[in-house]
Amino acid sequence: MHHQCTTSLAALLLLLSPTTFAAAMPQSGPVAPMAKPVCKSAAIAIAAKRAPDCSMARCTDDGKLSLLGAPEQCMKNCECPVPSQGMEVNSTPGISPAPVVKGNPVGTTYTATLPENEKSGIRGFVSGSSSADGQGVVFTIELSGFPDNLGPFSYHIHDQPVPADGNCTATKAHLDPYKRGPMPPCNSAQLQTCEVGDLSGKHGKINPLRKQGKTNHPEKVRGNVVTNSFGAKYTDLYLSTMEGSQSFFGSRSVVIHQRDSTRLTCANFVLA
Ligand SMILES: [Cu+2]
Repeated sequence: MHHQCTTSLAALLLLLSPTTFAAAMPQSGPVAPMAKPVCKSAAIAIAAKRAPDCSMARCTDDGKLSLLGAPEQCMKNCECPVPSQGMEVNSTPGISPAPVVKGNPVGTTYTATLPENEKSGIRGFVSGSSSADGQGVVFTIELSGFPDNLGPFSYHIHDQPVPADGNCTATKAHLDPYKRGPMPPCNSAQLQTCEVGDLSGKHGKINPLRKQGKTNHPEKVRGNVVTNSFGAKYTDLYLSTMEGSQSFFGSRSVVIHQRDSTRLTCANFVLA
């Protein structure tokens, strides 16, 4: 497999016309949305006659290999170039990647607990703690009571806190210290290029699990209850628990949206 792709670079340079060579080499500028697939081991297989011609396949906007009638072998031997950190992966100019946050104070936790008094029915919390090595934040999410037929639900850390009247619109846009903007959508294969606050873009939207069961809880109606719940735990490397950092989320809010992006509920993070 891989030996098909390796050959003397000098021999290749003779075989390659300047234009083919340019197309086959990783680009140093922004990666065009239609970047050409390259050979997995050498990135220069086009001229190596024994290897499949990777240029017969193509790369999709999100960097996946699309065969489109190209030989089956391309799937095994070709791949789309992975932009290195610091390189733009979107066609939008000016996206600067978020740095990995280090030195988060261990033992610091901020939790946003959703209000009980709003109509969406969604309850629970989103909590973020400094990771054990201080690198990034471990999020723990436990939510229930999602309404039927309005998902999947997205959720984000928004830039502004929720005011006393509970108006989720006042939280403004997503936390986005590197001014990337919401479009194009976050590519979950390139988390550092997403808006820092776009938790569901980076870690997946909420598809509530419909759980049905009996309850004997005195405050709930006895009988069958449907919880429509969601739980998750993950580390996000780009958020900060350190006040003063641009990626600090402790003074901000979390907002949960229905499928059409209407804001359903929101809450402020507070020091736990
Ligand atoms: Cu949002």
